[in-house]
Amino acid sequence: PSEERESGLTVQEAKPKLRRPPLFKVLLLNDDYTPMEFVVQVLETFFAMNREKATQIMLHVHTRGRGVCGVYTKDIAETKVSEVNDFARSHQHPLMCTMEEA
Ligand code: TYC
Repeated sequence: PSEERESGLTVQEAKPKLRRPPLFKVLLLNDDYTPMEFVVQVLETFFAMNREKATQIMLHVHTRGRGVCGVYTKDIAETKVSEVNDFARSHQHPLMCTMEEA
């Protein structure tokens, strides 16, 4: 934007550059050992899904090998990955959560 002055001069102000932050997909990977019920619980607990949505995503990961749980800014995505992997490990399950730029 520019501001017209009484002098006839204008002051060029910087255009506010509103850049969107890069987004990251948080992914769940399939494995042969983590119980389906545990994966559903993870999706409900850490990704705020209802049972129906959590079951749908879990079955997608089970059949396709991987699936998106949500899309977040970098800090939030990193926190989700850590929380899920820590939770899985604390229950002795090999479930893997990772992230990649969207
Ligand atoms: N494949 C697992 C089983 O048959 C279930 C599973 C689904 C594991 C999704 C991990 O991210 C996963 N018990």
